[in-house]
Amino acid sequence: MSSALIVIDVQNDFCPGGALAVSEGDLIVAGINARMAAFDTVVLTQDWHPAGHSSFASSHAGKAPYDLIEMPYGPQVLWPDHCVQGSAGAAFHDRLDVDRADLIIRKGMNPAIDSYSAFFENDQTTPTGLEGYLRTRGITALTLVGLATDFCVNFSAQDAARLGFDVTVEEALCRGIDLDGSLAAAWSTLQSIGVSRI
Ligand code: VGL
Ligand code: ZN
Repeated sequence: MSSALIVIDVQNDFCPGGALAVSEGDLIVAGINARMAAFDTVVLTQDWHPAGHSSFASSHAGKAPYDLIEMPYGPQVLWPDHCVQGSAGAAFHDRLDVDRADLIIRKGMNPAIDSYSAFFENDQTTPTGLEGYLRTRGITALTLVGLATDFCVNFSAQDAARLGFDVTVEEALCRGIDLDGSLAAAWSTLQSIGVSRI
């Protein structure tokens, strides 16, 4: 059995001082680096939006960050502009050990569809290719860490579990946004589908 560490979106915009800062987002970096050695494979994900992305509040007249809108694929939280392709905010945190990564997978490039999960865009059907990468390499067990617990880590863990991977979320190496109880809701969903929380 082969295992992978999936490091979700440890990027400047999700760390203090960034456009969509997650409280204490930077405090997990050293611990994530230290965990890498315990896994056969390390995958980093990178939120990577074109300017004017449809998940940005600034793309919708009269809308503000954290408003909820209805998209063709379902409800969508609107965010401050963040992780714009090539920007300093989209870069990985400068202490993250990117040299150790076997694969870097970018997501959120489609201007019309957000992508929280490392496996599928928010339409729940367009794949990123990560599933094929992991399966063809014989990887069955995944440990997820990173930002944000209740959004990209949560959706990635849900998809991974539904795809049949053995999934663990390591709480001390994650930090959440927590919009209207989203953090507690995420943990309860993850628990109900058999994701391990350590
Ligand atoms: C994320 C909101 C928007 C995340 C990405 O990485 O959790 N959250 N884009
Ligand atoms: Zn995003």
